[in-house]
Amino acid sequence: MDIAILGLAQSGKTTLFRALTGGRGEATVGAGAPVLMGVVKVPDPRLGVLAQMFHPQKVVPSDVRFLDVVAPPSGLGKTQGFSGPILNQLGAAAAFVLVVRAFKDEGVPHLLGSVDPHRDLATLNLELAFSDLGIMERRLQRIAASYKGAKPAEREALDREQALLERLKAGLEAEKPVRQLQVSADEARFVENYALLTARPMLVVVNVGEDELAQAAALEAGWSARYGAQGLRAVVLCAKLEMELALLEPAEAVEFRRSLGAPEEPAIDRLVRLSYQMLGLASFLTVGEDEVRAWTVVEGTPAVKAAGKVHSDIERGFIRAEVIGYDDLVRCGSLAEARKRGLLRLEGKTYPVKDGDVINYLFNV
Ligand SMILES: Nc1nc2c(ncn2[C@@H]2O[C@H](COP(=O)(O)OP(=O)(O)O)[C@@H](O)[C@H]2O)c(=O)[nH]1
Ligand SMILES: [Mg+2]
Repeated sequence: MDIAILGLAQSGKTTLFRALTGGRGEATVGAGAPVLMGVVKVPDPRLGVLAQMFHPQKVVPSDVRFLDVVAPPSGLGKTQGFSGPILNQLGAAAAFVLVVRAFKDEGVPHLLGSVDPHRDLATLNLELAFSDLGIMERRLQRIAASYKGAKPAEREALDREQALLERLKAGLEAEKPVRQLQVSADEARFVENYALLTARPMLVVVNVGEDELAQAAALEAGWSARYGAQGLRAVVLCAKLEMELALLEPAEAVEFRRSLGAPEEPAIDRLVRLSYQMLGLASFLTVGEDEVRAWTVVEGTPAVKAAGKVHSDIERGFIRAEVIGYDDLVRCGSLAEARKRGLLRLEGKTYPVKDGDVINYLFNV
């Protein structure tokens, strides 16, 4: 599950990436454009509580990966859509974080001449829409080409697909991203295959100066209200400050935030938490004396598939999952007490895993 950070040049993408990863990131120069990739732990206070209960040797949080996509200066902000190599990188990402610049700094020139985060978001949206229109256009051409030689049944399928594409196109032309359009389960499979950019969940990061942090909550509400209809949520933060605070001791960082009137929870933690939610991800938990650990799955993943995250043997030899909700376990104080009260449920292969499920797998190999 990769989340790609996008934005105009000099908007603060790499600064945000460094804040997220605490300066750790690998340069990967693959088939596509150069990209920085960093693994970010998902903050989860439940792990600390479980650690006090089980005294494990180690505690392992779940993680998500962030990509810092380096766009060539000629590509972004010129409404030409994304070029081939970048499109490949973006196509593989599950979601996007769009960074727009709201901070004022004479020392950092703006690509478009002035600081205007709403204009920049519109520009980015246009780029994404432009790329999608290109993808749809190419698919429509291919449908037209294969129509002649197609049998009647195949033609029917092509007709349906063409109608879907026309509908998606009309939506985009009316500034409606694909993720906001209602599609049937059948159509959703096509949409999935097209790898459209505007179909992905997106979070907007409004990169403000330190002086605006005291109004962060109000700003955030304003942005989220304005773009809610497009399915966008906003997080207001100061990337440069977050990067600096990521290097401080936690207690020092808390003190610093307080002195600026900034929200207590590190903006980066909130960003990671919201990204996780926006991807529809859930953490299930495993507990024991050796390890207390959070695992990432798409919410509702069948228990047997979730087992494969832990170990392929457990998936193969799956018998049952012993499940208790985190809150129930905490209320009981121990697994033994939970068992006594009959709160440990035995679930089968298809049980849809929920966030906060504490799972003990029974299996044989
Ligand atoms: N004043 C200020 N400068 C910032 C902030 N975020 C980034 N910058 C500066 O803006 C410049 C571009 O940032 P960078 O993260 O490299 O942008 P990118 O091109 O989007 O990756 C750098 O000089 C950063 O130090 C911020 O919140 N406030
Ligand atoms: Mg950069």
